[in-house]
Amino acid sequence: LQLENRLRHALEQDELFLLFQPQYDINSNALIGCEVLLRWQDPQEGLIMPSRFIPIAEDSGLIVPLGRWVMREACMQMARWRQQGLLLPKIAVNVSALQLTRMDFIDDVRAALEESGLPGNCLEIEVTESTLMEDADLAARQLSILKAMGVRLSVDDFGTGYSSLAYLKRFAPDTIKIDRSFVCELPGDSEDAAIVSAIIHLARALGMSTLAEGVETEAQHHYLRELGCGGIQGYLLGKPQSADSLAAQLDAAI
Ligand code: G
Ligand code: G
Ligand code: MN
Ligand code: NA
Repeated sequence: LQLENRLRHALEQDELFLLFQPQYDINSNALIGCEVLLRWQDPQEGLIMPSRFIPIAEDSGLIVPLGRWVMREACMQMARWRQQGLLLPKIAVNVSALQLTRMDFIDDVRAALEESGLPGNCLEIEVTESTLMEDADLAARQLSILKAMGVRLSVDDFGTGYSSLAYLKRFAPDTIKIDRSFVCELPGDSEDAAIVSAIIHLARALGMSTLAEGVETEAQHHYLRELGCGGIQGYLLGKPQSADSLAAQLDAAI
């Protein structure tokens, strides 16, 4: 409860901020987007990571106003980059089950897009398998409205959840994010290699793109490229960083 109260306070006092982790095309190394990652700068404790406060935000319902803030800030940042002539194709925002299954989530997204003047296809929402399974009918309805707005969908942490393949067909995400746990032992681990290869083939057959998370080494990059993975994200090519830092990268790429 104490952390919950402090988190509520943090949201009011502007102690939350966003980092942006770049995502690259695996073949051309072009920037294809970035994932928005929330941070909490607590005046006493210092930097607090989402693994500590997101679960509390979800249990308390605070994730709703907090997620609304993230969505709005992320879209505003994307709009600022575009005004500076820095063209990043999309920004990916993590969305929890409680957010996705609330009727006002659609209004929040629409408001964030309108306020920032962004077209829907600049925004991607990242949801985990378990989020899609929580209330699959409601999630499907919400996602079809978002899809009509042009908003894209990626499935986060793919392969780690309690999931079936039927939901991939049903939700038809634009992108499957291959979880870091399958990437970190590549290329040496033959079981992980088989899993990653299977995911890439499945995605391709279903017309979806793939993005590997947690790529830390050249060997992983090279191997994933050989397997036909579409995109990569990870410390090798870019850590979660400030908006200005990412802007400098974008600027250099023009
Ligand atoms: O870098 P990292 O420790 O930031 O992120 C850990 C996890 O926290 C992410 O995988 C993601 O699932 C979650 N997370 C980060 N930012 C957000 C956010 O804005 N909203 C939600 N719902 N989850 C987030
Ligand atoms: O939403 P998701 O759980 O996928 O968030 C990505 C998480 O992975 C964040 O916590 C981010 O900081 C972290 N991350 C991003 N790139 C790397 C990487 O190359 N290695 C490791 N170990 N973690 C990473
Ligand atoms: Mn994510
Ligand atoms: Na992940």
